[in-house]
Amino acid sequence: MKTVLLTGAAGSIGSALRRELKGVYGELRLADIKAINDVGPGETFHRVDVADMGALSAAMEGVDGVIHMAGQSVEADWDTVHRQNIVGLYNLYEAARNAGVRRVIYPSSNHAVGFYPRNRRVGARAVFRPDGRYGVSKAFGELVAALYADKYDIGSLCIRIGNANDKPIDKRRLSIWVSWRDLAQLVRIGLEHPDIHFEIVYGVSDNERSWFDNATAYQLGYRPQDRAEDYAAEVLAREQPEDPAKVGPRVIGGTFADEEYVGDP
Ligand code: 15L
Repeated sequence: MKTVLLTGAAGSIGSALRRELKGVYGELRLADIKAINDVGPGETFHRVDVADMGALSAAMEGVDGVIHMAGQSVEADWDTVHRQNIVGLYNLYEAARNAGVRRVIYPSSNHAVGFYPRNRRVGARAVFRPDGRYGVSKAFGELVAALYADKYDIGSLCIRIGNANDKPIDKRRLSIWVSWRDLAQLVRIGLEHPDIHFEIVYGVSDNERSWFDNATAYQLGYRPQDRAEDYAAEVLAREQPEDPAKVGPRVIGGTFADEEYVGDP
């Protein structure tokens, strides 16, 4: 794979992937709505708003694979989610199809299945249980990825990312954390594995408290190097007691599920 487009390159995951993928591909083409002023060797920059099809199409020219990290990354009002993650996502796949791109890494989220209780392991084929508008948009993206694989032969790896960070920041994240290098490993599998058509994996490290069955990732060769449990003592020492009146502590999505929740009066 020679030329890889990274959308959302100025964001936290985008910036980490720039670092992790340095020198791996001939050209890492950075795209973001914000300017990037430290473009390094092997990188180029395109200013792109994913809702702007023209700019997206220009950035997509000559690209072999796309890592799509742009978009709304937390819960928001419908207009915002719609613009970024529905219109933007559709534009992304259309621009990829028009440009003859063969692979897309789609960053789905644990929030596509955020209303599953924590007392079971959720696999890649589980029916969606989104915990908000954002979660719905992430499920939509997976469906678009499936359509573009089956109809237009664009291979997609959908990574239901837990929480990508330097280390797990609270008890919930001990179950869903992914380190930067483990996430980069999944991204590379998605771009380079010969047999990706439409696959869903969980973007989590080797976490003892995981709520996910990540068998598909392991079958594709994923060997995570980091473990949330290594941070468990320090995380649990500062954890505040959970509020039993809230739904968040009982389901995967945590505070995302709590927002606007009207059950359990
Ligand atoms: C997500 O999908 C978000 O993009 C990220 O910001 C975190 O909030 C994460 O989920 C999480 O569930 O912790």
